[in-house]
Amino acid sequence: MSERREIYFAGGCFWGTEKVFQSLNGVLDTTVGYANGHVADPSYELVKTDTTGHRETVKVVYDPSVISLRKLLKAYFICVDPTVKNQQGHDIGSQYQTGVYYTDEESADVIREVFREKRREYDPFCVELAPLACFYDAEEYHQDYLIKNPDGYCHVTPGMYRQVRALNDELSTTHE
Ligand code: MHO
Repeated sequence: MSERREIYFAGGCFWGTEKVFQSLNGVLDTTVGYANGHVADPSYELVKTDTTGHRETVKVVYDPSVISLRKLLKAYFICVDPTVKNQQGHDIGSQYQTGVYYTDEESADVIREVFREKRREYDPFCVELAPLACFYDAEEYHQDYLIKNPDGYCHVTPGMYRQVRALNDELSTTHE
């Protein structure tokens, strides 16, 4: 049995963000949903109104013996623009705010360290870091959306997907 850990990434439109993490070895499962808002079990139509506080988020379950949280964060930062608030690409609204949400302190420590490095690289740096307060699965038609609809718009470009896939060939080191 592989070990399972979870981490939640809001990276703008969750269609492309899910595809990004699906392409990494060691990712065991992904689910798109709505995180850290203040309305219980919201629909996509409601979240779209930009009034619920939810972020479009991907729950990533991974095997830490195959892929490190640091490498997942590396993939994440390939695919988001950390310098903008409430927007990624053409998608605008608080539901597109970027963020990383954790459910254990060990993960929080790693993310804090990476964010410290990223703050030196990006100014302003607008990515949220918070404990996961809630997560509601999105509707079935949003799950694996770009597998079902390869032409759906998303801010993640073909070049970004390529860079992420290349991470699979990187040798793992304790500091990757
Ligand atoms: N740009 C896409 C965003 C969809 S996403 C799941 C659209 O306008 O439909 O928010």
